[in-house]
Amino acid sequence: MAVVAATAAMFTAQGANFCLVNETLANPDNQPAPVHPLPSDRQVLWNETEFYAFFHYGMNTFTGQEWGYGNESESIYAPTEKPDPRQWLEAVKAAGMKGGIAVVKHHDGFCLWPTLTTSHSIKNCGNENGQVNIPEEFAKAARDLDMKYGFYVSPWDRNSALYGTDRYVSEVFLRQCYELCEYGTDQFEMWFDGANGGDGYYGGANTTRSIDASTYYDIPNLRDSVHKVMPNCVMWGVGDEARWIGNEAGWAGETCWSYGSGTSGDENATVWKAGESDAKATTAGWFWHSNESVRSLTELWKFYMETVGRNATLILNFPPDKRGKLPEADVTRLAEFGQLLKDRLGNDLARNASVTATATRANGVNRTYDASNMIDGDKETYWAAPDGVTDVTLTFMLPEVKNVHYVALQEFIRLGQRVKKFDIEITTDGSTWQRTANGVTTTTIGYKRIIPLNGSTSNHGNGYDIKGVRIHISDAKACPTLHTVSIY
Ligand code: FUL
Repeated sequence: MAVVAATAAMFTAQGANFCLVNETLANPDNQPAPVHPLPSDRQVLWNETEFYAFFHYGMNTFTGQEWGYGNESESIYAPTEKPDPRQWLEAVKAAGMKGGIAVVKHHDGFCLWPTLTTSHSIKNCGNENGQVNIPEEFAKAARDLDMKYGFYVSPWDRNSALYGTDRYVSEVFLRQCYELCEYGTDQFEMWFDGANGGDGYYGGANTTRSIDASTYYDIPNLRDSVHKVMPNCVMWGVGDEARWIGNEAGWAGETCWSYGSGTSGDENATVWKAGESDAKATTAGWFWHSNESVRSLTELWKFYMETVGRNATLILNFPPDKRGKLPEADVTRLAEFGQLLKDRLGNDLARNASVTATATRANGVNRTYDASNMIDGDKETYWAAPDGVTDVTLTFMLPEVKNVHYVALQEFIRLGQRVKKFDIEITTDGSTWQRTANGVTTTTIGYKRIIPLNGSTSNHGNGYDIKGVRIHISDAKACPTLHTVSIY
């Protein structure tokens, strides 16, 4: 989308103020000036994935380890049935997930496809079930099920004799990434984890090899090459297009900027890098372990509310077992969780509300900024305030009293993340208003924010019987924009 601006766009970098002035491009649609940094198209598409699965499966599934040393014999990889990536994806789709990332090579270096880069792959496991080409089947199943997909390929390779040399990067790692492109150029994310270098087998050398992850993997080259064939593939982690949220415990900060680092980001950072939270749905590890159990619905709901509900995406791990299938208990929990999400966030009462704003931007030739744009179900239309207005109240009145638990807000992030402070009020009689969501820090919104009106991310509670909701935005980097407000 081309965004043109008639006014000045301000941003701050390293303590200095830059001002892009004398913008003379025509702006017939009267669009607000963007607030930098901005996401790329592929980053917006990635954000829209919201909730997706991680599948840690491979050599460790059969050894019970979390980090294989790299000396495991290929024959240890012996699935007791035919691994079934379609079953994995069907199960997570039932939970409302929009996609998944399969680990196809972990730090032990064992590849779940018949790669030409190493003999340490399924090709040599000597087991018929083990011949299933996991990335190929995973990509096929995702396309059949209309889901997004991508792969985790570990940069660190404790098996490769070449690890630590330049030859590893060009002859092994980059080639493996390119090989994976052959299973589909519609991947939405490539996952490069942060564990890099250390001790390992390394072709029998049994040494410790350290590398500088910021330069060793030639990431700029990899990113450019991958984007030429896969323009919509976000390179996570060391790829620098989306960030680790800073913990593996399923939560983001209540204040969460889509730039900067860690749980809250940094309001003054200059590169768009929205947060992704990786969390385990089971109790033991990333890989399957015989003693594990699957987390409760309350725990999964809390993860969801504290990640998707706080401007991060949630990649939730479900490990396939030695059959190459997700355990029945996990499949059942996923279906239950899908039902819970539908029950709690499935019926948007705002769609039938009447909505007003204390300030609305003047229409352009082909675009309006009416408050009703927030409840039309179209993410490309949005409400916006006039230039210079950063204090504004939006009122949503329901046709009749309804029991309400949550309010969800979404900024039109293609023009940047702008809101810095807001509050939510409810009315039971239609005229007196009371502040709600006690204890919740209502600073940033971003791609999506879900506010529990009772202030709790774990206790659904009884809800509130109300006639209306009021959102008071009291501070923003520039005139705010919202494309959707939902009331549940
Ligand atoms: C980390 C890895 O070291 C873990 O084994 C796991 O894959 C996790 C998701 O990323 O960096």
